[in-house]
Amino acid sequence: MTTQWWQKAVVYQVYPRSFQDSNGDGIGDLPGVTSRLDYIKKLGADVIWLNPIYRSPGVDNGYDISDYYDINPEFGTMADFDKLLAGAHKRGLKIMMDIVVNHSSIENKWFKESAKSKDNPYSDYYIWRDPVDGHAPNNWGGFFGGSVWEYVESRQQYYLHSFAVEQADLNWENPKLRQAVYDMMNFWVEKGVDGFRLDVINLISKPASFADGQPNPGEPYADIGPIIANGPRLSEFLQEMHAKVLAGHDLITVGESPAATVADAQQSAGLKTNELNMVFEFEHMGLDGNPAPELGKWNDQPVKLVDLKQSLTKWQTGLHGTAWNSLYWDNHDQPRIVSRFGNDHPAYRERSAKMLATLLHFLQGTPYIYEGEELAMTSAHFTKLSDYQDLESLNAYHHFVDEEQRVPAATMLAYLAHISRDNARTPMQWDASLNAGFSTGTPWLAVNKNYPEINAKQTLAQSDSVFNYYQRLIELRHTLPVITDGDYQLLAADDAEVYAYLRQDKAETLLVICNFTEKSQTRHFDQLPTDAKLLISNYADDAGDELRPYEAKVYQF
Ligand code: ISL
Ligand code: CA
Repeated sequence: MTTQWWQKAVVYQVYPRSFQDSNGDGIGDLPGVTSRLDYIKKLGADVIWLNPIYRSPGVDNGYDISDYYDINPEFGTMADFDKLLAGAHKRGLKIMMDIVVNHSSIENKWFKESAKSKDNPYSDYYIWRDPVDGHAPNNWGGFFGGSVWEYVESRQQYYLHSFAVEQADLNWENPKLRQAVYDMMNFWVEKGVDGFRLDVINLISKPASFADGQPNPGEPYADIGPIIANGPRLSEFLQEMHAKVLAGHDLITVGESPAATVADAQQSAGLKTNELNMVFEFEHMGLDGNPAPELGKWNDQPVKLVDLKQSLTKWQTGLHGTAWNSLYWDNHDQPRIVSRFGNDHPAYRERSAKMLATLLHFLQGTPYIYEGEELAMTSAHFTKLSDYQDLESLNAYHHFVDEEQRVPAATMLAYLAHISRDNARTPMQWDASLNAGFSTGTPWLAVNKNYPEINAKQTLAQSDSVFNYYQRLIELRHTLPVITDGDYQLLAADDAEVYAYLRQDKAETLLVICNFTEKSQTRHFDQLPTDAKLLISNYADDAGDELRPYEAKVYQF
């Protein structure tokens, strides 16, 4: 396969709620995004992924869509969207929509009709089951806690919701529902959007059996994630979507795929399978040392470098030549990477952020940059429960601390500070003025207190900034074919402090070396010829075998 444009592209993720407020209501909006297009262009990104902007009651910040054909009034109007799209296209930027079709809001017309009776045109749009012995049909528990089943009097049945009660799962077994989804996607394609990020797309095909699962120790419910991920008809549905929407358009598509394995991705993101361009896999996001696995994602422990290497390497080699990787460190669901895998102490923040950027941006795949990552914005460091808005965080706190009293309050707050989704959702830090220049009103989520020191204006004035470093990484990807096409080889797999790898094609080799610690390390790489060129580094000079704190460098030969 010849190289496709999206294999050389870099995506910038905009979380509209937190990017730029234009009217002082404290909520970021579409005119706000439009006003910052030049900033994204300056960075050099090719594509903007917009988190959901459709009409929504906002139970899960837009991942509960009540009208797929309309814009959330908090964000603006369809005319504002058209202006954003035109403004992006004028600058050579593409727009990727976030499509949520595993579930919809229960405020959606589809659900309201479906809930009315067992025999109307929408009855089978959702997953309804009769009670069993007067109870929910099985013991499955959702991503945001509690049973996945909710009883509705008018049908005397339960509907399934993998996430919040207000997010009802769509029934992909129903061909009419599938066609309705494709029609909706075609509406956006005809509008001129350039691609789709498909929310939890690998959960759409539910298993044939709805038998009970095995709960974690001490838990009433069995985690639905592994039960419904990568279901029996996933590939069939994706190929149908390809035929009915994607084929014949040169779009970029990425399917969010929790619990996907390399084999799953070879299928969903295969170069020849006619499904999606790539998937977001989660393995490297679940490696933080977890002292209490029965608490799910909640922990406050750092990741071990050897585990991270093993995981990234498995995906690099596993997909090479057969499928395509997406590369990401953070997004609206993950904490800030500099605080998680790097070191956000002022002495190391910028250096370690550049080191992490180096590691990711020389891998094979399409890189995603989450808004503020290019400024090395840090996690929120919230200290009180009332600082948080995210329903996943609030539900987990109430469950483990209040209901079950299994985790002391202070411990749970430490877990939230480490891994809560709100860590990356604090408003974008534009400058040192009121509310970081994000809004003249009260921001919907508190601005990180460090905005006077960490902001775009300050960063843009600095010649060796993190922003400037990302610019250079993007430029290198656009110009050096080995970054897109070369093969990957891990060096020193057991080294717990330094991550080093080779990228190689017929013409040249790159050696990437990253010191993950705040100490100097000495490493010698026999592969390195004496006349190799230093391509990029986060230090001003080269100290040879000595690797200074968080040093990252790439040689070309
Ligand atoms: O955030 C998570 C892990 O920390 C997951 O449980 C997350 O909910 C899962 O990755 C799916 O995420 C996507 O779908 C959710 C939505 O809340 C997330 O924001 C979205 O990215 C439900 O639509
Ligand atoms: Ca606003």
